[in-house]
Amino acid sequence: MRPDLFEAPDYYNIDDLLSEEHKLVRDAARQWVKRDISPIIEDYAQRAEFPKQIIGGLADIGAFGPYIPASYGGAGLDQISYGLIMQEIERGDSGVRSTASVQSSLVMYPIYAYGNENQRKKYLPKLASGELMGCFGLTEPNHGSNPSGMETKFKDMGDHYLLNGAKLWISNAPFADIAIVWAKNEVGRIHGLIVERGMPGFSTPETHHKWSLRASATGELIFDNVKVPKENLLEGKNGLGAPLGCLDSARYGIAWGAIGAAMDCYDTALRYAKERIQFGKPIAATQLQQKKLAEMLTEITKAQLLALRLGQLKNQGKASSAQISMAKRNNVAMALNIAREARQVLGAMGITGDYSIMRHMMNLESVITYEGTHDIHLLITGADITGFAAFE
Ligand code: TGC
Ligand code: FAD
Repeated sequence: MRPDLFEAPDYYNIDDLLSEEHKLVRDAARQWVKRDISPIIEDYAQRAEFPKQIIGGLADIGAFGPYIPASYGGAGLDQISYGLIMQEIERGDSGVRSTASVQSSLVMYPIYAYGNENQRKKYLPKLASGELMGCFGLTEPNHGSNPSGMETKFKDMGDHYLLNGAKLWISNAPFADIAIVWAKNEVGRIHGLIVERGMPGFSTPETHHKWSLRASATGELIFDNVKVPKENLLEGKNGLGAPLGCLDSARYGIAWGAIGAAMDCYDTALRYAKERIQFGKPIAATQLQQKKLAEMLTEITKAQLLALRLGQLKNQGKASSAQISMAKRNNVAMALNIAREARQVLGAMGITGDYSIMRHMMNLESVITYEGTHDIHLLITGADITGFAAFE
């Protein structure tokens, strides 16, 4: 991998709309990615291994629970700072951003929002520091886009719950210390349970042979008569709206994160196009490559404005789930298209691990699928504007 020369595009002076705190938080994350992620990430992705040594650094830049109050160990930041941190991390690698998204929005958030005070005190500070790592089990082998059909279930046994079932495609599962698991009770109501590594009957086999998110560990969660203490139930909210509420927060972070991957691809392609000489002149001097670069920057700028406005709405508590879906869908598709175009600008060099573009492109194939597929987010927008849900 070549030295990281990244310079962030800001064509519409969006920095002027950020506070000093936003810029400080963003710049700290940017420097950390340059120093601790860029030099190592290609090797870890090639080996399909999660770089565990970065956990402390992620905690230090506030990536674990950016918007969770400081009294529980979080960074106590606003939603725009959260978005900017995700943008910078995903500029390095979507898989690293995945680790942070899951820990923050899918593990810390449900404990904070739906847990009781004992659960908050027991888990949140350790999750914020990275002493404990978590994962989120919603998807099942037979239920991906339609989690309401989940088969994982738990039974009240008097002094404990008995959990049975399986989850698939779970980020961080192979090394997570705890799992937030969504399961149905005897009457079919969905609840969240905190399952801890070491509980007999709970195993987390790793999923191998991925071409995407190779530096992120993915696995299954298998529950074979797992006895879960009653105190591990998240009592504050139940029903499908509980896990979907966590997804709102993670999808929001992804809407920002995808901009980071797109910026990295654009910046790499621009630098390469200026340096690469063909037919006696830089390829950047040709109209066709300028069209690609100009369109990339236009799309990045639109995505930046969309994310920033969504962040303002989120800070005011006014961002709807459908607005978040629109931003996740648009910005991830934008990033994937830019990765594909940028790859072409580099010609054959674009397929090598010397440059980050192909890794971003492959990663984004997962990002456009998880947290609700591109199709599902379109249907969410469709349902919101017409009043007719077309899922079934
Ligand atoms: P529906 O009838 O529409 O809704 C059921 C209840 O949920 C409420 N609700 C929401 N609440 C909060 N946030 C949202 N985004 C919500 N969307 C819906 C809704 O109001 C209702 O509440 P109530 O009180 O009336 O019961 O449910 P549906 O079964 O028709 O499904 C709707 C659909 C398809 C949109 C939903 O199932 C969906 O979003 N599917 C996609 C599944 C998904 O995104 N899975 C992600 C798994 S986690 C993951 O991918 C992590 S990747 C991590 C990483 O590495 O970054
Ligand atoms: P399916 O639901 O089977 O969809 C297949 C295709 O059909 C898609 O193109 C979809 O858009 C389309 N489709 C589905 N329904 C409709 C419809 N009604 N109308 C039109 N088209 C439709 N899940 C977790 O719970 N936790 C995690 O941490 C997690 N991490 C992940 C990490 C990775 C690397 C990946 C790839 C996935 C992860 N997931 C996780 C799972 C992810 O959320 C699901 O893959 C996703 O929700 C889609 O489910 P599915 O793969 O079963 O696809």
